[in-house]
Amino acid sequence: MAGFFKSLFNKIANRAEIDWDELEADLISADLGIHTSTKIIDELRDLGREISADDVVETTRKHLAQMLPEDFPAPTPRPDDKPFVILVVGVNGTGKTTSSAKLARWLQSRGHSVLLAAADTFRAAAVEQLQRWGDRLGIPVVAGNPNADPSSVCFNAHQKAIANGTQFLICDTAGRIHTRHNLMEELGKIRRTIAKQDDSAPHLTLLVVDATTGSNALQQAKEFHKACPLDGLIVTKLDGSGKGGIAVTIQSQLGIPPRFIGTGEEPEAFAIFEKASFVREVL
Ligand SMILES: Nc1nc2c(ncn2[C@@H]2O[C@H](COP(=O)(O)OP(=O)(O)OP(=O)(O)O)[C@@H](O)[C@H]2O)c(=O)[nH]1
Ligand SMILES: [Mg+2]
Repeated sequence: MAGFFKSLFNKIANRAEIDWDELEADLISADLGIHTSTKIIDELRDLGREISADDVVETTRKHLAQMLPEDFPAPTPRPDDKPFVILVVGVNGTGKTTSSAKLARWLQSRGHSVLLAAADTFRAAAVEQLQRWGDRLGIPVVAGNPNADPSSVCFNAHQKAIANGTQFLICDTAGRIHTRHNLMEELGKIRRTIAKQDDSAPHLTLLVVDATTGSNALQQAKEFHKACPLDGLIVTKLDGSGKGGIAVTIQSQLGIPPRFIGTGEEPEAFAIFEKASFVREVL
């Protein structure tokens, strides 16, 4: 039983009676949102009998499973041999650079060729950070000069990926606060620049959300989705105090599905999102 369900179970198992208010508060504090929490509670009450800890866990699990999307297939190289371009965006410190490197490694381990673009030209250390990952994983990295236009770095990397027949290009971008209009506008420019050499690109735009930030991640997803349509999430920091409930909330409110998960700092602490194991092990 995963952390969230275990603590729910333990809390209720030794009680003579369910404290409904406390249960609702527990569900909400797992970042499931009021709407979902109320639905779960209503269904439990509707059982019309004495509720056991097992009932609570099973009903909650069932609801979460219903709300999460079916598994997406893993991204595959494009049939026209042009690079499949993945744009990685998010607020500061959520794990974009680490996740870009992990995703590159994950694709490489499936036999695909990958190029990384260090499009965070805002911080000098960011380029070095991605380059270190590239060296460690044996994956080439394209970087621009400090303070170069991030769009131009993506353009150059895309050009190189096309010329070399590289199957996947992953563009790591600078952290940006979702409330800063000009920073969000820049994402639109990056997207348009990536589309110049292939109007179907980017093929996957992923928002990296830190599961430990809770409901603020919902607001981030809303704002990023407006500035730059998102295809999915990378939910990071699910080890530690990260709660996976936020992925359920973002999916149910905005229709943006979790696509990958990060569960640690090491490159292998990363996986494609799978509903069954997420509900069983992660939540
Ligand atoms: N525990 C844990 N730490 C993670 C995970 N993903 C990333 N981190 C850590 O989070 C910190 C920030 O990661 P970065 O990849 O640099 O984040 P970023 O979004 O690129 O940051 P900026 O470029 O500054 O916006 C690093 O210390 C990472 O090791 C994860 O899944 N679990
Ligand atoms: Mg970064």
